[in-house]
Amino acid sequence: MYEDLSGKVAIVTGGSKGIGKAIVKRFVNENSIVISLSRHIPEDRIDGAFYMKTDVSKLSDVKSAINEVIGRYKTVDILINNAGIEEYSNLSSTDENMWDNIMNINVKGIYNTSRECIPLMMNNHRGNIVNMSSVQAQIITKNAAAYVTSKHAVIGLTKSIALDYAPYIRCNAVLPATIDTPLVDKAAMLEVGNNTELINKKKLEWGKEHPLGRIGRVDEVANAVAFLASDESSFITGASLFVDGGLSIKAPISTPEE
Ligand code: BMA
Repeated sequence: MYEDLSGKVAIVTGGSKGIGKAIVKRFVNENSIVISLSRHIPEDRIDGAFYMKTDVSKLSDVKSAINEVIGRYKTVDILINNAGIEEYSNLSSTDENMWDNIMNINVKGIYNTSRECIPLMMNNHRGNIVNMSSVQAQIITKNAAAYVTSKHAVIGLTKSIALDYAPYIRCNAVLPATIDTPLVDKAAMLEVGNNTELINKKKLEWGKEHPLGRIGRVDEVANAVAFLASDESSFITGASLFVDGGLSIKAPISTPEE
């Protein structure tokens, strides 16, 4: 628990499922006032959180959601830009629509929400932004050209926000590897078909590629987000925090056994 998170107004984008849902839960447990923005309001909502139907890629949607939050709760202390999508395609087979969709949600979404919240945070002389990037901002998989580009862009935007609005706003990025989410289930399904047993086998296989021997859990990513949003990380800004079970440090080359 981080005591300073108690009573803070925290917006979480993409809070309806996967990592976002775990972040919503974590901040509710920290006694923050949590507002989840997502395109679909989930049926299984976290008790104590507020949900607003918002497409982060649409500036008008974002403006009206954040105005409503400010109207109701007077301020925004913490912004967690978590909403993101992934499609599998190399550059040649990425059509314009797919490219725009991925960039608009994964990158422009952060521009939209941050642009609405930053003036208020600057006015308060206090604010915290955490952006969801990916280990794919460092090491990449094949056939994810637009997604990989978007996650690299998130790092640049994170650094720009950190530098431009210091010392009042801190902004950091979280870089997860394979995490047990619907996004990763979908990736597995595209490889092995719609078969739960095979999907689980694939996820175990992927897990073995990570030095810690397994894929990550959503709460493990939420832990990192809570740390970065809290005063415990008070001298950290513009940073990239890997939550990747060591995946990014591993070269896929064997060496002689000792
Ligand atoms: C994430 C997603 C996952 C992938 C992981 C590790 O950003 O791309 O589908 O398993 O990176 O490469």
